[in-house]
Amino acid sequence: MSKIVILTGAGISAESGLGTFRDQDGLWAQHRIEDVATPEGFARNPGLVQEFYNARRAQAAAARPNAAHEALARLESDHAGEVLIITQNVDGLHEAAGSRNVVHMHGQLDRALCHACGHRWPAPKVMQPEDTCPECGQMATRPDVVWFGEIPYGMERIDPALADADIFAAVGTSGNVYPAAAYGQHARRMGAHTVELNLEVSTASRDFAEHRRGPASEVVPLWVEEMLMA
Ligand code: BV8
Repeated sequence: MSKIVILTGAGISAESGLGTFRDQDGLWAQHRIEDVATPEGFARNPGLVQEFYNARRAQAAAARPNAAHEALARLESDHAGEVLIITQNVDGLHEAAGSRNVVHMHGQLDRALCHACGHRWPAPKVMQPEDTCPECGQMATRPDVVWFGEIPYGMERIDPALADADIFAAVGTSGNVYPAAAYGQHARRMGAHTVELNLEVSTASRDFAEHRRGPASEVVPLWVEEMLMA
């Protein structure tokens, strides 16, 4: 029974109305990464960063999974072997579609973290710098997301999964952010069949043996049907 590992990025949620990062009107065109997605930016202006994530938390809460998220949930429930999703996305659309075996390597918008005591809890709709931690009472709350320069979550699950994968697929990611950007090359070297399902050629395309070009809501369901018939 083949083990399937799927890395997803912002492109899988684009058709659910959530902005990507590097497309022409993407998030990084509206905000400087250094200001809103680094610990230094948060230390400099926590209000700006909390506002950035409050806006994305509201958008993500209003968004619905699309056919690509639903197809991956079907794959997990109907495929005889293990299916693991490693997502760079901080929205909850994989879980909303029914996926259970998901690693959020860059954290989640709907969780909050206390950077004084390490406590985690469900994030309120709106987070502000003056909020206090429900555990230690200190004014040290932040979104539970992984910023640039911070260690991604779930590495202890990701590394073995890449080593054991029979099939490694990447959906909707531009291949610009490490360590995720190197996963295709790594999985291929470990013997997996690699397939990239993306709207356009990405920085990591050359690492993949097979490519499916098109919007995720079209190419992912077709690929899942093939996987389930194989
Ligand atoms: C780490 C936070 C060490 C939450 C994010 C030099 C200097 C300093 C640092 C570095 C450096 N070189 C490398 C680094 C490390 C750095 C890095 O990679 N920097 C880059 C910019 C060079 N990485 C880190 O700091 C990471 N930590 O390395 O720690 C370590 C390493 C290994 C082991 C232990 C320790 C931490 C990175 C995490 C940063 N946080 N997000 C948030 O705000 O969301 S990254 C951010 O980018 C999101 O998580 C996002 O998911 C991610 C990647 O972007 P994509 O998902 O790929 O989205 P993008 O818009 O780029 O692309 C969308 C794609 O979809 C496109 O290809 C498009 O064509 C396609 N598409 C669009 N529409 C559709 C579609 N496809 C299909 N259908 C559609 N409809």
